[in-house]
Amino acid sequence: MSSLSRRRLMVAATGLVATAAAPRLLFAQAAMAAAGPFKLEPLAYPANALEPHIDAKTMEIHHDRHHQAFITNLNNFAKDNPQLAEKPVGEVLGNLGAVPEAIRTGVRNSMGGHANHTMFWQIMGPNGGKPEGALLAAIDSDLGGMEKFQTDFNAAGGRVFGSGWVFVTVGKDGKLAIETRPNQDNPMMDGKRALLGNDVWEHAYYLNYQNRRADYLKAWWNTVNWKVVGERFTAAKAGTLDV
Ligand code: MN3
Repeated sequence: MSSLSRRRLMVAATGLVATAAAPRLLFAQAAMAAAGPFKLEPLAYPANALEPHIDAKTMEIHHDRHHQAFITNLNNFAKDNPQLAEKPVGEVLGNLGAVPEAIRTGVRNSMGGHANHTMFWQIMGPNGGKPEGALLAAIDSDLGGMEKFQTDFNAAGGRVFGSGWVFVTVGKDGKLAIETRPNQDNPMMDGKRALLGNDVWEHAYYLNYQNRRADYLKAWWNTVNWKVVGERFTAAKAGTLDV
């Protein structure tokens, strides 16, 4: 067979495949455009489950409106930049330099916000228990024990000027540290992982606590689900923790 006729055959075959696949592809793309690749997961517990420490109204507004706004923004970015949804969130945030400059700040804010809040809902819950095992040992060795850890964490959260987060990070060496970030920045942006974190934006507490951020920081410990935090610690050390 001449190379010309072989090329004609290949073109014909490709054309056939494309024609057969087209209707299904178009349908999938239309469904994708309506919803977008990023989704808001429902809370794993009722909105009033963290009362009296965090009230149901705050949870509803925070989850259904604030977190949803980050998802909506991300889906808008993904319309022209579908590559944003093709990698794990942690990978995109860990390499923001690869995101087109025109949308980089927007992606940093909305994907950072999506990651932070996804973590936040996960690490809270009713009947959260206490830290155990390897997690408790790391809190003792890296953070000076539970009491010092909580005092230092609350103090760091109190020092965040304006909007931001206070985290316990897991470094590449597996060590824990208390760190804060402004806005919706996340430790994944510099190669670490958030073990847990508290949102100190005013929307997280203002309905119930107004200007009393210190009271919110103190009460928040009653909402932490230590079983989930322990699982996140194991995953972070194994390199399998995404957000
Ligand atoms: Mn928030």
